[in-house]
Amino acid sequence: MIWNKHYECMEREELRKVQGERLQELVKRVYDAVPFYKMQLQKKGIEPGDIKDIEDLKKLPFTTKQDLRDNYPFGLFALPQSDIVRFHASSGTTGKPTVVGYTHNDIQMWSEVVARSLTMADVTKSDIIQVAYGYGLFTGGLGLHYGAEKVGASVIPISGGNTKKQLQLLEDFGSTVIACTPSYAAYLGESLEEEKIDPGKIKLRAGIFGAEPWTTEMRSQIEQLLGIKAFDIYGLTEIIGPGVSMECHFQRGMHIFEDHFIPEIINPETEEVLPYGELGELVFTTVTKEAMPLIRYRTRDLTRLHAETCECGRTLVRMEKCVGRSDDMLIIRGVNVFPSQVESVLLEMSETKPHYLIVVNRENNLDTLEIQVEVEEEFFSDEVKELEGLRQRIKSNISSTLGISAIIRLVEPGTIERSMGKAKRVVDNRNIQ
Ligand code: DLL
Repeated sequence: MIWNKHYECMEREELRKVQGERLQELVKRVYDAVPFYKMQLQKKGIEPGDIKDIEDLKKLPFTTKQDLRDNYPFGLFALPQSDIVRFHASSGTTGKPTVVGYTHNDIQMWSEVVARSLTMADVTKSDIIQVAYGYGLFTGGLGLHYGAEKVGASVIPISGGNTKKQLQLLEDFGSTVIACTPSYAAYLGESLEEEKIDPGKIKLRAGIFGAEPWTTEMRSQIEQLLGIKAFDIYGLTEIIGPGVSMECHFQRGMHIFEDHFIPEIINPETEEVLPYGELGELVFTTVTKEAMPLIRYRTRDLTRLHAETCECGRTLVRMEKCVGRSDDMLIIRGVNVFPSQVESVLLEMSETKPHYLIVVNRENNLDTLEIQVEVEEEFFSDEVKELEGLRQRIKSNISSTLGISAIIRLVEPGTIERSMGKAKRVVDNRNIQ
C-alpha cells in the first residue's frame, strides 16, 4: 500500500512544478520573517522575486549547523513563540544543543511523512508497534509515535532502554513491529536468546531502524536474530526528525519525501551540485515547514541519489544508505576510514557479533587503529589456534578493504558496552591532550 499516492507517485515534472511553487513561497516567507535569511539573501544580491522555479534553488545560500549554533536558541524561527506547539533538540558532542520548533501544521506534516514511511513497511491499524526510540527532546520516540497513531496502529510508547520490560511486552502484548536504533535491535535480539524466550511466542515481523548508520551486513544479523524484515528510516532533527526518507519493500534506497524536503548532493569542498548517482554531501531545503524552515541545509551525511522510478511505483528519489557523516570520517595515517567500512568487514564473518568498537590512538606521532569485536560464545571455548586464525583473517580483510593495518582484539560476548540509543562506535584518543 502507498499512504499518499498523489505525492509519492507524482510525475517528476509535475513534482518539480510543485517544488518550484513551494520554494518561491518559502523564500518570500523567510525573507520577511527571519533576519538571518534576509541578510544571507541580500549578501548574494537575491530578492524573493528572483526565485521563479526549482532551477533557481542553486542560487540560494547554504545553511550550516554553525548558523544554527550562532542563532541559538530561536534565532532561525520564522514565527513567534505563540505559534510554536513543540520543541525538540539534538545534543551535539560539544556545546549547546540544536533547537528546532514545530507549529501545529508542522506536527501534522511530520505525522504524515512518518505515516508514509510506516506504510512502506506495511504497517496498518492491525499492527502493534513498540516504539523503543527515546522519547523527549530526541525526535525518534515522538516522531514514530505520531506517525504510527496516524496510521492507526496501536502504539506502545515504551521509549528506549529497560530491556527486560521490552522483552516482556514483546511477548505479552504481541508487538508486531518494533522501532529503535539498529544497534539496540541487535542487543534486543541477543537478549531474547539469553533470556531463552521462545521465538515462537514473539509475533514481531518488521523493524523500523535508523538514527545511526548501519550496513547491510548488520541488517542480515538483526533479521536473523529477531526473525523479522528490517527497514531503514532516515531523518535529522533540523529537517523534521525521522521520516525524511524511508525504504520500501524493494530496499533499493530510501525514498525522500520530496514534496516537503528537496534534496541535493553537493561536493562538500567546492559546494558544486553533483548529478544523480554521484557520492557527496546531502543537502535539504524544507519547503513546507512553518516554524523553522531551512534553506539548503548541509546535513554532512554522505550518500548518493537515484531518480529512476522504483518497482514499488513511487517516483520519489531514493538515497543510498549513508556511508557516514563527513565529520565521522577518521583520517588514520592519512587514510580516510568510515566506521561503516569496518562494520561491513566485521559482520561479513559469521563468527563475529554486531558489537564492536574502534579505538584510535597516537603513539610516537603515529596513529594506531585498534578494532575490538565480540566473538560468538562457541569460538571462545574453541582452541586458541582457531581464534588466532580468525584474528588473522579479520586483520587481512580490514587491511585489504581500508588500505591500512589494524590491531584486532577479539573480546568475549557482552564485553562491549551496549547502547539503548545511538551506539558509540569510535573512541578517538588523539584529540584528548
Ligand atoms: O536521529 C532522527 C531519527 C530518529 C532518524 C529515529 C531515524 C529514526 P538526529 O539525532 O538529529 O536525528 O541525528 C541525525 O543521524 O544526520 C545521520 O547522520 C544519522 N542518521 C539518522 N538516520 C540514519 C539512517 C535522528 N537511517 C543524524 N542511516 C543524521 C544512517 C542516520 N544515518
